[in-house]
Amino acid sequence: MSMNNLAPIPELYVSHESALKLKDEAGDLPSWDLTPRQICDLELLMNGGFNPLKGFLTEEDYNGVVDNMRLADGSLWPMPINLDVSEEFAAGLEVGQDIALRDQEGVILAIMSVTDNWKPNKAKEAEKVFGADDLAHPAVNYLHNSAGPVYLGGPVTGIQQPVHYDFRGRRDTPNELRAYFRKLGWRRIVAFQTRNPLHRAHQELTFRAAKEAQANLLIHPVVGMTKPGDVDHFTRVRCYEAVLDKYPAATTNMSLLNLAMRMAGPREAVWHGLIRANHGVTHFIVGRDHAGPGKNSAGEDFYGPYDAQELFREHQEEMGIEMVDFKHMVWVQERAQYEPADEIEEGVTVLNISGTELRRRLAEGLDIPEWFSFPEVVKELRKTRPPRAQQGFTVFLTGLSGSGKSTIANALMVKLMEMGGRPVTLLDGDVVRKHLSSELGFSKEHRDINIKRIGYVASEITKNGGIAICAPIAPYTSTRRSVREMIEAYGAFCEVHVATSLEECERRDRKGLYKLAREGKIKEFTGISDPYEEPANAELVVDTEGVDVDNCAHQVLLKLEAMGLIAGN
Ligand code: PPS
Repeated sequence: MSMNNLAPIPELYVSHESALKLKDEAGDLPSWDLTPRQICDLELLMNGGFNPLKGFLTEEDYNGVVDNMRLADGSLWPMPINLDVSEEFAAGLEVGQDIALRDQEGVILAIMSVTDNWKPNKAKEAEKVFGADDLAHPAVNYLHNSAGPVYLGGPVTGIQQPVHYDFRGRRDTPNELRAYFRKLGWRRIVAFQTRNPLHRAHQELTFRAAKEAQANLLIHPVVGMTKPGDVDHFTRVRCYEAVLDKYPAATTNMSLLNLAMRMAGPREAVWHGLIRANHGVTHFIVGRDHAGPGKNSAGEDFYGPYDAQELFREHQEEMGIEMVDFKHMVWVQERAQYEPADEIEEGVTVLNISGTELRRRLAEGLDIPEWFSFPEVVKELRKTRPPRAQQGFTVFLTGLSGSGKSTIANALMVKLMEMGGRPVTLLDGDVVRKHLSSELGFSKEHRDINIKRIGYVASEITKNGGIAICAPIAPYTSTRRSVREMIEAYGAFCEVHVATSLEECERRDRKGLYKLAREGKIKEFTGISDPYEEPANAELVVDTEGVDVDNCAHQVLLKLEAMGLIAGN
């Protein structure tokens, strides 16, 4: 089991000539524009990374995978890989219908024969695959709030690989890696999966794992989709390249994997193992809380710290890949070296910097010692994450109509402009509806589109180092959350609940709209005939009753200061 068989594995691509012909014919087919996650899944389906899958799961395969991690033919497969689509798209399809799968520019990547079309039980999928139907889990949130309501299943015929313009020389299909290992005579290979920058402890543990397994080392980072809020892959790859030099020459290589992670802990570990086995790897490092999604809504871990190792161990024989358990490495000050935490005697000084502490030090521009990370890595991280006081950010005021959002937003804008340093843009509810969303009404669907547009613009402003102040009603929790995710990829998000009560807003009725809403002359009016879901985790709640606007705006400024977003010169 520990030596690899490097024969090529099956891919789903057709020959170049057939691809040209198919592409031509596919122009007339109904076509589906793939989401970023579906593009990742399709790439690994087509290049054999998801072998033995031959397409998106059929209903029978899906049920088997959800219930007991097995396809209908009994093969082990822990993760549902579905083409989730809208009801409108699915309604137009008949069984056996071919559809064209296109990337976001409209390029046809594959043809799929739709054999199955069903509405999944998403709550059950969440429970079985991710362990809980809890929206704090990023994949459960995706399942309920981003994935389409209908799944399509059926075989895929590959026409061309998704195009990547970044790090092209570092991306390898399973068969390219197999050929590379064959050429170099690498017969035992241990892979390290990661979605984080590598620091010294990781370098030590991967090097030890390779020595222990007497294997070559493949650093195999995920560059498809990882956990929202992670360091972007451009920065990470520059960091990995710096770390590669720290290994003995010719023992180690790196390849980038365009996987869309689900953060499914134990099931994810087995999935990762199967994917690596397809890439010709013989050993796989599984650590504490592998692919863990963070805390659940009750503040507890979703999975036990070693659940992933257990499930992997149970299946490794069948998977054809052996687990190397992760050694938790810590710095021993007296001996100035990393050692496995479980081998250290009492009485020595052990140092460690947690992920949270590292983020804090980056955010505040504080020292990051050399025993913790390589200077080249820290330099790259600092370029991407300048201290918070120099980053862009978004203030998102949410509350009922007439709660005072716009007034506070205007006061805040002026105060920030007085301070200077960063450009400020105000995206007020009414103004946005005039310039960005003039065709939209107030149904849930339209409100969501409106808020996502605001979120998109704010995320671009944040990315480019500016300050965006948004002041829409934004009545739905899940939409506010997706805006938060969009923005936190680039900078801080400060959600402010302007918590003026409905009675007070109605009493003020500054625009006379509540009166009209009560009389039924305005439909779907927030608070009267339409819902407002109060934020549970806003960074700040301001109560405008009995407090003047200037003071409310000051409360926001103080919050921004506490978050490290504004600082003295
Ligand atoms: S949402 O839900 O976030 O998309 O709403 P938003 O874009 O902030 O727009 C709210 C402003 O539109 C006016 N208006 C209504 N609000 C709520 N419900 C209904 N049906 C409605 N119809 C018109 C209202 O003036 C809101 O402005 P603000 O500044 O919030 O008072």
